[in-house]
Amino acid sequence: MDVSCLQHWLTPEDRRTFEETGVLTVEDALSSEHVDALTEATDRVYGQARSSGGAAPGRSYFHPNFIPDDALFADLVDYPKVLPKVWGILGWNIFLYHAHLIVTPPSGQPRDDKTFGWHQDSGRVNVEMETSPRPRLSLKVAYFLSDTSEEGRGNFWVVPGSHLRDTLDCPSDGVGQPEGATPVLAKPGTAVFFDRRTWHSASPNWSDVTRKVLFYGYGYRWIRTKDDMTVQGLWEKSDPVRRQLLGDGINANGRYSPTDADVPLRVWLREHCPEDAK
Ligand SMILES: O=C(O)CCC(=O)C(=O)O
Repeated sequence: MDVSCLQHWLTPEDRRTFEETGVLTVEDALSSEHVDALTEATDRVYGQARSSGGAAPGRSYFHPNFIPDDALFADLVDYPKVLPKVWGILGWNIFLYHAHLIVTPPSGQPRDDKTFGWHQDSGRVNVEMETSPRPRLSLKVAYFLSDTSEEGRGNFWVVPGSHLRDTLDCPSDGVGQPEGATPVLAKPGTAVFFDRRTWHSASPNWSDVTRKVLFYGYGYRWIRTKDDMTVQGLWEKSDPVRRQLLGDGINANGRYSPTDADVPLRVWLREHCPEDAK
């Protein structure tokens, strides 16, 4: 990992924004050439799913464990413009616990006002952890490849500032969105960080622009993966920090009480950014 990534560290303002709203937007995280290349890879994956019947026309295509599908997807795991902000929020005992690629084609349906599928991430974690507010534990970074800078394009929606709330009041008749609900208006190349507790939702794509987004979920190494990841095959060709992020480690105990060999990211930080190695 190149030290030049440190210019993308989490600024005090970034931290304040994330702590207060549960969301942090980084525009132009990807160049337009990078977006084009990632879009080509995404289109190939989606095209194969369409051919094999794994993706239905007009329906959102949710594809977890997509990291091994293309080297470009693996390269985003430790992406220099993003990873410093991830460790700035979560610290260094982290890995990629979950990743999914979503393609949302035009639904072909007329616009309606049905309540979206609002949720916090991580399912039973929200029931079985006994503290309030719930603990952060993880965050996701969403890389937008298509243009969702207008509403109605299958936008990602959030309720900013809702991450410390254990419940969200949704309309009981299933019509309309909860108070404070906001579409994320992201241009291609934007990276949106969100705390897993931020109440959020996908939305229907009423436009004629197919939505394409890559989601990278980072959490503590003692969390289990949320999809059946087959990233172990990438370990050998990855540098030590990426290997850590792809789930490598010395043994199970090292997830809880890591040695240097378990967490090359801490070793790297000690040398290049000692403040963040604590
Ligand atoms: O597709 C979206 O916009 C929402 C994705 C989502 O709900 C999630 O990653 O948990």
